[in-house]
Amino acid sequence: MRIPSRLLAGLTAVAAATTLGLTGGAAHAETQVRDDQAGDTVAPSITRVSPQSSADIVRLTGNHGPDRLKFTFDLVDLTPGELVNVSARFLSPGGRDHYLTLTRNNQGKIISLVRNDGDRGELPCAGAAGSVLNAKDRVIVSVPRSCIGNPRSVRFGGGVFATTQFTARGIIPTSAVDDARRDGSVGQEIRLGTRELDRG
Ligand SMILES: [Ca+2]
Repeated sequence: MRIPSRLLAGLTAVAAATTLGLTGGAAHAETQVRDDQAGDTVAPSITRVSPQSSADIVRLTGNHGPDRLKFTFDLVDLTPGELVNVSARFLSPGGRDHYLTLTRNNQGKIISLVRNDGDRGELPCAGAAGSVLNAKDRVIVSVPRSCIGNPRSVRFGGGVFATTQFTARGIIPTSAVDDARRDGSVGQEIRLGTRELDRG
């Protein structure tokens, strides 16, 4: 099975800017929660089949505050040392389609904001941020609304790709991918929800 290209985009992306940590929660924000079953990851055909708990989403939470959009991914077991590529996708009523991706590898983390329409170019956004919380099996990404045209609402989804890293010559990594709104399958794009997440 082919890995969605957008899920992999962050693997080679160069971060325009990375801000450590996240701002505190907004006083007023709308939140939506999407629960996803455990054990429904898909292994890309080019790699050995292996359950990858680091890729397995069990909950995706979208939070739309006055200033920022924030997405929280709760995973089955986020294993230190594995490469993970966590992408939130969100679509505004005006048709702007974005991917906000955090890639965690053995050098650290990279955050990128990419247009998924038009020229599909990376957008500079100094305030894009993300955190990897191994102890909580959680990854959080967020972006200022000003970087994405201040939408009044978005529809959103999320996906995670995880792979073991090369640790020795001849060891083939295992990989898996999960879409928060699909069970046991992935598509070419991360699936969006049907409900609008309004600005709080
Ligand atoms: Ca899952």
